Amino acid sequence: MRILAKDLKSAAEKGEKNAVLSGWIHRIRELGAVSFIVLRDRSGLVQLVLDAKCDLTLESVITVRGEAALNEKAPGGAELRVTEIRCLSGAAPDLPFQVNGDVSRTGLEAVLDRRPLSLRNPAVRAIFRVQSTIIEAFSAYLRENDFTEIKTSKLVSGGTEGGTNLFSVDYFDRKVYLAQSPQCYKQMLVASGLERVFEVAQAYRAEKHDTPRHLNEYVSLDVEMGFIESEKELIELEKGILARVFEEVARKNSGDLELWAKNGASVPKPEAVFNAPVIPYEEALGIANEESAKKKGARIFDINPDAERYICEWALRERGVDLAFVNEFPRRHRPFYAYPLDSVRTMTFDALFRGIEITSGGRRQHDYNAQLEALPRFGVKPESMEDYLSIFKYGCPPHGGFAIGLERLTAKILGLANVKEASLFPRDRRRVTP
Ligand code: AMO
Repeated sequence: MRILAKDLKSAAEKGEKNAVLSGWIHRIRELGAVSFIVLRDRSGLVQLVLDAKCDLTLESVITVRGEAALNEKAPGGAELRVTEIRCLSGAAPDLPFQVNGDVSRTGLEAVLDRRPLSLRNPAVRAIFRVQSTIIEAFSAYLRENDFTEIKTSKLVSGGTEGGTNLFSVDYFDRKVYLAQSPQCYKQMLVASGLERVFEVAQAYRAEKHDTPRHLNEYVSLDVEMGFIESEKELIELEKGILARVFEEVARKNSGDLELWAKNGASVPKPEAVFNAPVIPYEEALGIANEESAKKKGARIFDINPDAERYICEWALRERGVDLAFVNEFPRRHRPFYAYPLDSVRTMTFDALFRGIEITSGGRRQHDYNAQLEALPRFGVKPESMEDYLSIFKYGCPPHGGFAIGLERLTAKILGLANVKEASLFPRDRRRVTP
């Protein structure tokens, strides 16, 4: 029966003489008449010793049988002394990408151009194993707290997040759009009586700029809950989610974090997350300006990328965690659905982690008349939002929610310079393949 690379040592300790391993040829080294082959499977790398020349190419898929033997010098402390080798699928010799190399030395565009092959690189694959843990921990935490997972349509009739950054799609004889977020749907489902919902799904933004923090398609980890009084309850919920995510990544992905250690990959301790400061917008601007002044930087008028970086640096120094929540954003900075705290401020927040906004959220306006009055001020025609407005017209609990950007969170855990690295098949202005 097939065993995995990670289990070869224990097979060797048990004296297994007939172990079977399958995977890809990661590396070949010939030493006289002996070939040392590094085999890669989903669990890692393992050394095969073959008493012959290896005439197979790198990346060929093989299955081997042999004796498991302890060897301190081999990766993982064991090797397989091969008695039988079978090629399941040979790889062409002209590999366009050095799969077993250090990807950070290859340019990002080349890595993305060769996505099917670059994903074979253990460090690149590690990114998506971490991401899988994030999704799993996020979902598990919410399920345990009585949230229902939803899947909503990504074909919509209008925008929710303001601006004109919508992708239009031909839909029979009319135009529809790709959803910028599941905002209206998650609110509808809270009002439907589900009360607590979450969704993990793609969101689309037709933003023209090309920055290390923007994708045109990203995965949004969305949460919405009923019967809240302010954004503070949501911040507490997000702290619980992040603490669980970091705990699970530390537990399940220590090997993956190690592959990105040179980039400073790490997760904060769960207890540190609960210590993250919650700073009202005006105060946060003050902190950003003080930090900027210390570094002789420019004056800051807004929570822009520089401010996000400064506030996280401050939080790390003052609270021991590079995570901070900024709340009470002015109305002018938030979408139509934000709930007012007073005539200027809203019950909204952002979470900043390691210098970047990873979350936006807040309490929502749930009063029908107030919503009717607010929409035109944001350039939205109430007639175009009839279904959405009907949820307020017919009784809706006070509620709120937030969304975490999956790629940004992943990139910040691993120390990746660009969110595109944390997207399996990133979409940007130029790229729609592979
Ligand atoms: P917002 O538009 O701030 O809020 O998005 C929430 C989070 O999603 C991520 N994100 C992105 N990631 C990569 N590329 C992009 N172009 C991009 N745009 C957003 C960020 C951001 O913090 N409906 C609200 C959320 C809510 O209030 O529930 C919304 O979508 O991490």
